[in-house]
Amino acid sequence: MGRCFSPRWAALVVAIVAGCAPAATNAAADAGLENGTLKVVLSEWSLGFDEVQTDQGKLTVTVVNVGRFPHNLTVTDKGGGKVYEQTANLRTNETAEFELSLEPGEYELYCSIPGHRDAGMVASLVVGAAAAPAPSGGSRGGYY
Ligand SMILES: [Cu+2]
Repeated sequence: MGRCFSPRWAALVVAIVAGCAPAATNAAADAGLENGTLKVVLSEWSLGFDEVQTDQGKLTVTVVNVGRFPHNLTVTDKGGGKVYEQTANLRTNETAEFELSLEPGEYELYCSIPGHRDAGMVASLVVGAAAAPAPSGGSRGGYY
């Protein structure tokens, strides 16, 4: 008892479930930004995209949980110092919608349920021109 679900184990289960539920697969394919609406598809263990960039910070965000477990969507600035929005924990097939009005910059989207972000439920949102290079200059090769 007390053992956490292993993400790998859960991913296997999701793969099996997804095989019986094409709707979920289609929903995930729709994730991303289109016409000012950002569609986030929560599942084990993804938001449906890893990064999205937009020129304008006024966004309608729609969230659906197609996973088996409860998930939420949390929007913070990069580093997590300021929380712009956080949905309730959504159960399977529950949805949420909210508006964002963001200044140009980098933001993070993730599920705040313990362990979920580390398992892959995280993506970056860049508002404005493509992100400026890191001031320390370049060889980090990505995040972290
Ligand atoms: Cu989650």
